[in-house]
Amino acid sequence: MACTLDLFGGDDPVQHGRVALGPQAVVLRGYALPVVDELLAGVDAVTAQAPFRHMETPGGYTMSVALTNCGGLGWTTDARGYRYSRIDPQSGQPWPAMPQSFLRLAADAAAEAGFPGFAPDACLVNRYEPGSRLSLHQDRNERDYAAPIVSVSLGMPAMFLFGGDARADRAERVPLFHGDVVVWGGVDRLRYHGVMPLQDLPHPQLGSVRINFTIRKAG
Ligand code: MD6
Ligand code: FE
Repeated sequence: MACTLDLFGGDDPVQHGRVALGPQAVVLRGYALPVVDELLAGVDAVTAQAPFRHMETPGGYTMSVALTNCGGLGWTTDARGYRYSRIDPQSGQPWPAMPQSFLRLAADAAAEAGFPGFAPDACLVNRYEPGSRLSLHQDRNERDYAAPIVSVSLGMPAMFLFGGDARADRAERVPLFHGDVVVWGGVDRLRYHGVMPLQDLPHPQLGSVRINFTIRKAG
């Protein structure tokens, strides 16, 4: 996969600007870079209270991506299905509060992408290691599809797959880098998407880890 390796090539200057993925879906390159340290402090605060864990899918598989949540509602999966819950099933306690830095970035990015007034109540935090992947899925456990989803990528790069409204539709490959923010909603809200298995391309600050968090209005 020479093209992947080229895209991920070592010391390219940091990219800025917008990449349209659809009429209402956009990558804001490097948008989170000015606040990365605050975001990482937020991730540490969340995971101190609600550690990353590998959840089971309804199909009986263990996810290769480890996850946790913050905000009033958290996304979980187990043998009984996917759902949002106010309680962390591992601790029996509410999920940690959403860090202010997450809320501010999400509202700013959403407005920048044409979704003013974004008021999220949920944030799913994913941790990828080399080989971790996320199979094609739709985000459809939220109650109301009017609000967009804001997705922040930190650490190692990943090849994101952005497909259509049907699972079989051809998926575009979009590399996501440290500091990139993806916003999508509206007509693109239910597009299939996923992440290819991560290559081990250690990030200077985070090492062999990719953190992605997606900020949503779930309830
Ligand atoms: C990831 N992201 O980038 C996985 N879902 O690691 C998602 O599944 C996702 O980035 C909805 C909206 C944006 C996303
Ligand atoms: Fe998703």
